[in-house]
Amino acid sequence: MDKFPTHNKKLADWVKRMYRLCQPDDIVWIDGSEDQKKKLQDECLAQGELILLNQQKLPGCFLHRTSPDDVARTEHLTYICTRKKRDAGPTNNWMSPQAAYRKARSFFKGAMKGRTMYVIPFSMGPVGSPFSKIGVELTDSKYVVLNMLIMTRAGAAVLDQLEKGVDFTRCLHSKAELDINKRLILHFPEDNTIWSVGSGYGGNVLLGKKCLSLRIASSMGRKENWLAEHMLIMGIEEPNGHIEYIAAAFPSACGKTNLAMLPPPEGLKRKGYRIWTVGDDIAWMRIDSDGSLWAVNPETGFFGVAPGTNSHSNPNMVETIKKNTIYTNVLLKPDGTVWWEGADGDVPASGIDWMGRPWKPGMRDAQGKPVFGAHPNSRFTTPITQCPSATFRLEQHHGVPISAIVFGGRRQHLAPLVYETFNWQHGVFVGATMASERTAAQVGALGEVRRDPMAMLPFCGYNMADYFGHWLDMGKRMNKAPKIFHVNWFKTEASGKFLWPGYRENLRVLEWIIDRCNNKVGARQTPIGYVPYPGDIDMTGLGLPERTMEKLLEIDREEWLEELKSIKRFFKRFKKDLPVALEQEYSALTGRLRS
Ligand code: GTP
Ligand code: SPV
Ligand code: MN
Repeated sequence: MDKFPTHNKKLADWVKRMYRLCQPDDIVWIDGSEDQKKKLQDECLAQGELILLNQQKLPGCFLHRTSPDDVARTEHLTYICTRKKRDAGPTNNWMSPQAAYRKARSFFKGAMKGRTMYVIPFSMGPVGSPFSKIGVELTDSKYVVLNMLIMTRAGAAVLDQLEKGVDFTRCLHSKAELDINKRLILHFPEDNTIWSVGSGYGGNVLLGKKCLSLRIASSMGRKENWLAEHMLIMGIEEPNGHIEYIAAAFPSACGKTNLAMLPPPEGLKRKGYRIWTVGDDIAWMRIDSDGSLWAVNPETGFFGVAPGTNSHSNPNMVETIKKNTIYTNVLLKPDGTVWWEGADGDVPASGIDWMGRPWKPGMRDAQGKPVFGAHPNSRFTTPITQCPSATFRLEQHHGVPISAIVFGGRRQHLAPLVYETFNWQHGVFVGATMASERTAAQVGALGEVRRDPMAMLPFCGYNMADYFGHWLDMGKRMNKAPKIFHVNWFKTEASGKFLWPGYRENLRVLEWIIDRCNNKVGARQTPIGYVPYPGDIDMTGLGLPERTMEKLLEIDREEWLEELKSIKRFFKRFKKDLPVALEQEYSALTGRLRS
């Protein structure tokens, strides 16, 4: 068997060099066949990398446990490596390419001894589409291979593309010793290269996802005039059969997956609404020849948050993950099925927790804190085609036309349920000043409010000041730019209870957004933007007190003036690089709030 079966010289040379560096015992090229996948699954079961779940109840499903300090993206170990520090900007960790390669090389050296190196040719976006990007990931993790086979189009068809000599992103990954002190996630946008070492967790190691499709792609998008965004894409079919598509950016674990496949609440279903899921995490958006913005989801699967997923909050996901799904860090039940906090049914009387220890409900640790059965950032990897609401346009190269862009965060105070920005430039300002409370999706202090522009703070592969400039520029290039909105599902009462029921009820807000796009409904002009008249959001069947809706739509000037101070501090970090247009928007907002 040929160890390097390709005529693409660049590819063969690179794989050879990395093979020599990592010194695996063996090399296997992933062809995407069922036989090869089955063989890998069997090896994982034999070696304990996967646990077979109850095949009657969960056919094709497996459980995987990561090491306890490897359960979320490690942003402090994630770097953008550009020759000039300025090009990474003040919000990214930076290392010079030379220093980064040198440091990581010492971790990669011989790291695959005793293991097999897998070569995964993958395409982000439909294979062969002019809008897609090809990557090749080298990894010593079978778990990574099996996940990449769900999340991307991987295998022989992509290798055929590579035979034509097309360029590709060089993605190198090794679990090495899974040592957090020898963990690095490095991006080299100038070399179209990603090196990740010392982790086995999703966003750190499925290199097609955040690393290629956001960090590297955002940098490509800037040069090629398109946008790579941390956004869901969904279609809302109106009663007349017309489908409007929206793209929405919420920070990690703030509701993209849930919104992307929400089932309409009874009242709106009766009206004839229906939802189509295009993507739940990443959108690549281009201006088409018609002058409007079109979006594709480059992925083929969901890597979704498990806790909170149940048939009430997300019935479409519950249906999707019944088969061919890899569960990571959830609780194993005695009957070989799985559970997590907020899952359907009763809390199991016993189980094995995400760290592999016996678990019972009500357990507390030495500090008296509850012990979770599933890690708060436990996830499942599952094919999008199994989702009952999956769009029929998944393979269409041009994707779908976007009518509205929605930004949102997790804010207990301040941001109203929904508002519309005055125009593209104001919308970019609202995106650039987004903030959200920290979730379990990244290592760090939970609940702390941090600014997360366009939900891209951890994912922008270049200087965010230039990124804002690129957004402003994209608006000028379009002759029919989408309207930009902001939503907040997470406003709370003093007691800490959510004011808004959220989940499927969010469609009521989307209905208003779509109606605004089609000039079908008026709005109240406020200093921060257009806010709905309370009566214009369909509340049929909700039983929410009128006062609650008023609270949800309230604008507190004092609070906003306070917020401006935090925005100012954030903008200051960009020094002279911050686009003037954003300073103008800042002044204009200040003026409106004071008048
Ligand atoms: P990533 O995959 O990390 O990018 O996250 P995501 O944005 O796709 O988040 P996801 O939809 O998985 O939601 C994360 C958490 O938010 C889950 O615990 C949900 O239960 C919760 N959530 C989602 N939608 C809502 C909502 O409308 N209201 C409230 N209160 N919680 C929500
Ligand atoms: C996120 O954290 O935004 C995710 C999960 O979607 S990960 O792929 O780990 O980044
Ligand atoms: Mn995400």
